Amino acid sequence: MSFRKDFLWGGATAANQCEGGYNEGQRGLANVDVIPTGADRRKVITGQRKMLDFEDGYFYPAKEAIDMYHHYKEDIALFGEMGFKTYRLSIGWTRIFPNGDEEQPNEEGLKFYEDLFKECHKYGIEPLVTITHFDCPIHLIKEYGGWRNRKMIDFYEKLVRVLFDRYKGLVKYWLTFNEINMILHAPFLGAGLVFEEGENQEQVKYQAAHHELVASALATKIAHEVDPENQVGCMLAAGSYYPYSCNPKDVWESVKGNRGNYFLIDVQSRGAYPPYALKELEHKGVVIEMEAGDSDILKDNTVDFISFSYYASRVAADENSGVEKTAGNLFPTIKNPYLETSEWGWQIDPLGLRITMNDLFDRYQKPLFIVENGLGAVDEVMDDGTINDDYRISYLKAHLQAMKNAVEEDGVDLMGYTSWGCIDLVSAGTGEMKKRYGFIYVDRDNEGKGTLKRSRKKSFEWYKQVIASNGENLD
Ligand code: P53
Repeated sequence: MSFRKDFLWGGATAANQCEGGYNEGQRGLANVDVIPTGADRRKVITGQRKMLDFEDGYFYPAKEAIDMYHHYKEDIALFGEMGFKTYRLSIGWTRIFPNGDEEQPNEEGLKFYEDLFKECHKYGIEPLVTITHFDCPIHLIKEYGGWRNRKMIDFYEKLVRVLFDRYKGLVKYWLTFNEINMILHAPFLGAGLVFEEGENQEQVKYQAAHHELVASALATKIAHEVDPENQVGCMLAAGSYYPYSCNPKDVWESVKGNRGNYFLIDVQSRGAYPPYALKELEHKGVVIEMEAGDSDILKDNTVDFISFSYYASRVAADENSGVEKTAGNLFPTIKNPYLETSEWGWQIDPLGLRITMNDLFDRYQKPLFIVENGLGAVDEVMDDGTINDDYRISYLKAHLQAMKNAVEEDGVDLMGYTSWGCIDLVSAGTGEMKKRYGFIYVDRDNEGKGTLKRSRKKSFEWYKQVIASNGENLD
């Protein structure tokens, strides 16, 4: 058993990290626009520092990003040259509804994505569309408090109806919310949550998450009604937790760590809050307000497939074990002594991808889709213009081998693989440009300087061969 004949090879991006053109085409302002680089970034992302507009003295990398808004034809041609079967991108909500609560959508925004999807199809590339990748209109945050407000379900429903109607026949693969579990770690991203002094933040986060879950189920329902061809996936920031040791206390922590991650996609995939989650909420003293009908909506509209990002596995230990924490990303984790780390301290664990795939497939028995994976690294442009990113090739090769083993040896059903940041883009975690993931280099630096010229890295040719052989040849 090898990869499906129609395996969807490709790459992934998100509107706020590549489009730029933040004030073009009648676009409205979004949370993602006003997240600066530097020390305050983390505070803004986690909702501890309110920043709902541009402020003096800060650099906002999403404003221009890599200007894909004007370069998309050139970029998609390069994806086509690599042989992409799919391209994962996200819709900028405020291009379609600049404020989020208008009656009518913005035609210029709709036309932009229509042209972009048509451009993809010219090269036989099937778009894979994330409806929201961390973005939320600023107006909806100011007026309604973002996803803490139940009204958000209506605004989201309106958005998806417009998208499914307009792009029928052009798009059939949809993801409702990027990394839905990130709401618990980075609540300003996506959910647009900013906290008031002294309020119960857990209560707000879980209530907002409930609204997203209902919105996601409604979107799934509407997608299927509008076009039975539509397939909708949930999207998890994945990476299984390992116990630090075989001490049962560490093992128990890893069970809890995994459940903390699965919690929301358990609802999206199985149609109900799992018993452990209800107990956990009770334990935390969180009471989620639900409306009559919510549980039916969740039950009747589960997702068609499970998509996820994978960068690293995680480690859990008993709180009294005194083990070292690692820098890592926004997820708190413990250093795994068996693993090396990237330049940004992310632990590198290809076998962990196989483990994560097996965990997810055992749990849900639905097709999986790896929609993010890759290495953020500093690239050097040589005098002759070449970029020899052998480190990226070896990272990806090891992960693709592990993915292949999961499919061929373990029988996991996998729809496709889109590597993260197939073209260099702005980092979500840090706002940097120099943390590069791409097969395509973009001449732009952390301060926003550069020509924006695109060039092929060594990994470009490598990935092209991988795709041409449907993953048979990884060398
Ligand atoms: P960067 C961490 C922090 C923020 C977003 O991350 C994250 C993660 C990893 O779990 O999730 C995804 O750019 C996200 C992308 C993001 C990518 O990880 O901090 O969906 O938007 O760019 C990589 O290196």
